[in-house]
Amino acid sequence: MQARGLLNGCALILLFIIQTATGDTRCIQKGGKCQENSIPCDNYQSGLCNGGRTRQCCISNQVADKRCMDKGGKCQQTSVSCSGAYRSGLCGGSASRKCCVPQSVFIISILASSGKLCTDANFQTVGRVVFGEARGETARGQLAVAYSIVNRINHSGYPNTLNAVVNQKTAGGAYQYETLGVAAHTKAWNVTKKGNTQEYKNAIKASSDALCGRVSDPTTCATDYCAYDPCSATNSNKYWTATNKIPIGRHYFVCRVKASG
Ligand SMILES: *[C@@H]1O[C@H](CO)[C@@H](O)[C@H](O)[C@H]1NC(C)=O
Ligand SMILES: CC(=O)N[C@H]1CO[C@H](CO)[C@@H](O)[C@@H]1O
Repeated sequence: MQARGLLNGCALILLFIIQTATGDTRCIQKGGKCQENSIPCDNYQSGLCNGGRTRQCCISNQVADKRCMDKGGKCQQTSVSCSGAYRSGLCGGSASRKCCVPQSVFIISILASSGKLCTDANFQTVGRVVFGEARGETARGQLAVAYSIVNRINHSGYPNTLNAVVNQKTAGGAYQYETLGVAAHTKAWNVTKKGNTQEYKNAIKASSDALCGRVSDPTTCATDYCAYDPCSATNSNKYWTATNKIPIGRHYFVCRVKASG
């Protein structure tokens, strides 16, 4: 009798320990720590810890923000401009603290999920422009030009297919990418392609690296570039604010966010 009672007591204690451990596991799995909520902490979450109602799961912003960082983004107050898009539910802190995911990361995630842009036909389309506009540039300079084309597809200021972006014309009827309107350039492209020259290979490499998201975007989000600065292509205007200006080789690249007001 006595021995049995003792055993029952042990089992109860054991059960209690197991329950506490399983209760706290949900918090620990989220990278948090169960503690009394009177202790200062970036974010408390309830329902993840055993014990009284005041024993809650403390998750630091650093840990909470990891979901955003894993998506290539950065947590910040939404009052700060974001050259991409804000996504909720990925950051710790107040509701106005959100994950800014750069445009180019969106593109890469689209590519990873659909692979739609990563085709030989598209390597040719973008390669032709890269060759015409930047064949004298370094690999990084050519990659930046290729990305500035790819980034336009996911930008609200430009058409949303690759062919429409490349073939877009200005109000005056000229190609956005000047080189496409120059017969001598088209001929040079034909010749370099036929000869499978190093210049051809470089242009195709830069284009496929961007279209397949194989190498990250050196501009982060650029949609526009110019060979000099200041230049209307890279200046802010009443519709768009130019951000993240970066010189790469002989070009200045900018990202564009909607002008406020
Ligand atoms: C270049 O090649 C394309 C396709 O092969 C052809 O249609 C076009 O006429 C050529 N253009 C020039 C200028 O050689
Ligand atoms: C302007 C635009 O097309 N934005 C899209 C970029 O890609 C993300 C991810 O697919 C979309 O959610 C945006 O709407």
